Amino acid sequence: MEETADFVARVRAGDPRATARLISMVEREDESRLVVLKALHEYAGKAHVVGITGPPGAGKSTLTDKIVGLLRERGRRVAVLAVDPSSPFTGGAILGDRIRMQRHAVDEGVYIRSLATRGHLGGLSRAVSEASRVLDAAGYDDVIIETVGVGQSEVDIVRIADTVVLVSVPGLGDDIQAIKAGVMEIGDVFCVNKADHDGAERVTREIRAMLETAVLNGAVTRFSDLYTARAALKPAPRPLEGDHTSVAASDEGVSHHVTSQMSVHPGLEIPPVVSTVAETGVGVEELVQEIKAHEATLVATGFLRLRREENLSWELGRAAAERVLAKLEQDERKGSLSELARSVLDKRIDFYDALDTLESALVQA
Ligand SMILES: Nc1nc2c(ncn2[C@@H]2O[C@H](COP(=O)(O)OP(=O)(O)OP(=O)(O)O)[C@@H](O)[C@H]2O)c(=O)[nH]1
Ligand SMILES: [Mg+2]
Repeated sequence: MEETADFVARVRAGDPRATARLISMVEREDESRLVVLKALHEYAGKAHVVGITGPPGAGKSTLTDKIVGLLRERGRRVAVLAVDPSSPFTGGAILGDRIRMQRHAVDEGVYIRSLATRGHLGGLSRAVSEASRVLDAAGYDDVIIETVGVGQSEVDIVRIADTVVLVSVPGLGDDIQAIKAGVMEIGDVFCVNKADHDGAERVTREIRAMLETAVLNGAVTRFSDLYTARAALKPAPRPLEGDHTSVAASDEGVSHHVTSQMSVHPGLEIPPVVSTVAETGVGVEELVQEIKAHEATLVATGFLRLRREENLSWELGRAAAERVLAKLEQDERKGSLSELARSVLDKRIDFYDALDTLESALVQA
């Protein structure tokens, strides 16, 4: 017990070694982590958790590196979790992440950690949310989670982060298709990186057009609800054109920011779409401003609390389902599932009777 209290105190004090040890316990689902996580519970909830997601090679790590630099200039302590969903054996992406964020390695206000598990389905998602809470309790003001992939990624970042940045790049036909297929709903801030490549403006325009259509159709109520709540607070919400354009125009004189803001529906509120060149840092200040503006809006409208409540309900449901599954697997060792299966095959009962039987057994257990 004494040892646990000491461990907890060291994590809370931001001791990177204690933090690393705890996150390793989270990674391998070590049962003894639970007592520490429970003790840390009351200290978490202050950090702004930001998810950065997008296709492989979109520049997420390069962007994260620049974002970390800007947040440090604002005096914030920043933690980065780079998630590798592929496997613990490839390690390529993680190596890249480490190299790209190397300059922060000696900064005490920055903690960078990659995360991988070889566990069961859903294990990685759980590990990410636990690790994120650990970093939050350790006093980092911002926790940035980099996840690869849009759509079929195992880590459901929108269930973990307060603000999701969806990164796209020109030259990936499939990327836009994936966005059209519904991943668009997960972004709070959209980033078109590699704006130095051909086609960046077109991608930006396409994303904006898709967002406008979605908002007009009421397809993505999450955005519209947030903007409606904000409008109720402030009589004059920020117009779509106008100040956006002037901010962009003064920002290092990069013209693609300006043209990309043109809209066919002036005044319609859609999430921000920012173009960046992560490698040189162009546009990243504006991206950070939009990320922070999203947080400010969540806080002012009370949506932060609502969003966390929804996410926690979802996570609880998932965790409960995992326990049930584990229980069923245990029962299966005693042959209960096979016995029910035989009854269904022999037409003694039907599938749904079998399901009901299972459910009542679980409820009673
Ligand atoms: N031209 C150009 N190249 C960029 C830009 N941003 C990143 N890159 C390059 O794109 C490559 C991939 O960058 P990363 O930051 O590793 O991309 P990532 O999305 O983190 O990649 P994974 O984690 O492997 O999915 C690197 O060679 C970067 O130098 C940019 O704005 N313009
Ligand atoms: Mg990366």
